[in-house]
Amino acid sequence: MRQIIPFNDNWNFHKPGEPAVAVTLPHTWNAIDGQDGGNDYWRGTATYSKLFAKPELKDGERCFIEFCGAAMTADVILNGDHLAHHEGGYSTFRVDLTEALEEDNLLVVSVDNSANDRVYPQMADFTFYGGIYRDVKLIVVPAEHFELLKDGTPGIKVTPEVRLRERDAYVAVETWSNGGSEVWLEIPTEHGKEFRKAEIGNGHTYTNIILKNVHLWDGVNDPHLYTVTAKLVKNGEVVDEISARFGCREFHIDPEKGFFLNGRSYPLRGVSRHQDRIGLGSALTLKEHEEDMAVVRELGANTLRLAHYQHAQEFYDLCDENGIIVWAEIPYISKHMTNGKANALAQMKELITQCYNHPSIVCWGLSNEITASGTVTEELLQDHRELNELCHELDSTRPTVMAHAFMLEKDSPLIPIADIASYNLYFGWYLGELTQNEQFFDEYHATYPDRVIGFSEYGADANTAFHSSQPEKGDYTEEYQCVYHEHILKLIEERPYLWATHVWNLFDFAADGRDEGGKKGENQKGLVEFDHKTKKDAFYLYKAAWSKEPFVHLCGKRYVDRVEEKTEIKVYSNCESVTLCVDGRKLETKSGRTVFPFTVPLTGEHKIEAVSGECRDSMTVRRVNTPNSSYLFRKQAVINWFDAADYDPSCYSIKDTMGALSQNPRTAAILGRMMKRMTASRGDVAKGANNNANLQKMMAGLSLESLIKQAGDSVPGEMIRSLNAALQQIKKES
Ligand code: GCB
Repeated sequence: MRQIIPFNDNWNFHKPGEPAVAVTLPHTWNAIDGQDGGNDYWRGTATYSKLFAKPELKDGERCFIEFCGAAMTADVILNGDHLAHHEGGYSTFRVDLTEALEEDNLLVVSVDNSANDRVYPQMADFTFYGGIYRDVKLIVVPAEHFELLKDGTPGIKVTPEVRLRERDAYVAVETWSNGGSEVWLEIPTEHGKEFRKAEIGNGHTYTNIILKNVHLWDGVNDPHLYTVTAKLVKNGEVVDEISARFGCREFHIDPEKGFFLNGRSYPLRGVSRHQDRIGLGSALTLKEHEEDMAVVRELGANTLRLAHYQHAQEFYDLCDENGIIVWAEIPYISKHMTNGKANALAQMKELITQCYNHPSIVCWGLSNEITASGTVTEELLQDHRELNELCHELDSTRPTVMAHAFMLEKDSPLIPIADIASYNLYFGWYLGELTQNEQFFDEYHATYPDRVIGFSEYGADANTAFHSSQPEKGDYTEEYQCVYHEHILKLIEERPYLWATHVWNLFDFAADGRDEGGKKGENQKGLVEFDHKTKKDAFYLYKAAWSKEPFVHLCGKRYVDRVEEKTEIKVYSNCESVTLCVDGRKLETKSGRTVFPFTVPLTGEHKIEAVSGECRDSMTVRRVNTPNSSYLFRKQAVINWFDAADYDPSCYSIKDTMGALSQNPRTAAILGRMMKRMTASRGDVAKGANNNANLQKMMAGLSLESLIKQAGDSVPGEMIRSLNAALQQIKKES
């Protein structure tokens, strides 16, 4: 029988130029420098080594090592023998160590996350942590055993096909092995158990098992899981055993009505997740995964986009157990690489092979914003076609999907390659107005009523230190994030055709290239801070819309000092009515849904309480004479550029549109320098997007002034002043 031996302890880690240190896996070498900004985290080759005694191997048993994630490429060397090279930082791979084992062994794993032109990702808005950041195990198996090597397979593939009307499921079970004569399959059910014997032909078995009165995997309502056990039998004796959990569910997607689960409408509304945490980087354990899932459950989301790469098996397991519908994807992202095709295909093969049995997963993501820094070339289209075909070859039960950048034209030949599509739109944050989001989707849907469309990303950065009673784009306040999400929530609720929607992001995450909104190295679009604990107000907006657990939440608890005579106090709640009390006296009761705004007169310090039935929440606000400057992200006073008497309208200024400024070579040069500066604080992807012709077309109508306003603090006041002065030197041609 197989034996699984944890192998995380007693490793030595050696980074060039530094003394070796003892580490326990999981481990990343970028836990600190990958999160502190500067886009300067160390990317290179480091080694992990470990001395170990040969495990006892009886009668031809073999010893494999399993790496659940080594980023980004790994070379495995045992006692001087180079045994394996693996490219791709997010999938499982195994190596047969047997032939190279001695009594005492030195295992060296050389891991590399340095830049190259063939392994994805190379350009993206997150830190590419290096290291052996997931578990390592030894697997000792008998000479004849279920397959372990091919694309990191679990050795068993389960394909349930549900017939809703008959309330049964045809469950096709396949296994792969290097020997044995038959495979015994067993599925315990609520009514007993199903048992089958399958003949092995060419190392493969295929068995169909009908589950009558099938207990469906029914999303968050009832995520019922079955387990199939497969025993490899030789001469009547069981030699190896594996098992797989699976769920029986039917789903389809309608371009007009959205997602259906088990025959009924089941709008997918949720968030995205990255795999990292402050101070830990990507080196997470089951504890952190479970904590993350608890936050998802509290929020009431029923779907997760697990971006932008394969996540840990433990996390897909948690999604299965909690009924969370998953969008899974590979890191073919931001920048197409001519030499990257083989790796994209390999990562997709591993993703599907390793994750196939998870009922939570409903689609395979081919790429994300792949046109962000370039154009749609024939080569890019071809790579997508091949990826799409590969997905269908490996899995005929799930559609393929892409997440498109907002500047990708709706008639692009890239879009119809995948079965379904989604867009990442940031109107109302990076660019443009909030209402452009609904305009975009309505136009798309009207033009292509037969195509499935979804909202794969949207969000606005917020730092919980910043507050304002007049929140606006680019101010990084918790309040603007609420304004933004209130708008989008309404948009989504009014558009059932959106097959899935995912907030970007559930948690703040590391993007070492960023320096904005008062923090370095973080993307702050999370509904929860990077500690994965501190929930921003916007978290409770979605909780009010999605969760059934009654609650009231007072917004603005961190916004204590306020200058206005009357202030708005907002309550997010899923209760039908909310009463607001000020200093112990009832102010008002309001009925409604999700958002309950109240106006409260301020005289001094007040205790505010929101009450609905058993639910209550309280906070303190205080009237002050001068604004609390620690709440202000933009420390400089906003300058009204055109009060200046010397403003000359016959010359260029920041009031002119981007289109007009790019027409004149002299103003275009000034604009170019400013754009460089502006995008530098938002990391590599923003820099790449600068050259995108379509983006420039979309920005042509925007005034430079409004762009600067949206850019937060990346263009300081002094620079704006001198920029305007320089533009004023250039006469417009009449
Ligand atoms: C996107 C990317 C995501 C970024 C996000 C952002 O479209 O897909 O990786 O983090 O935008 O915050 O800009």
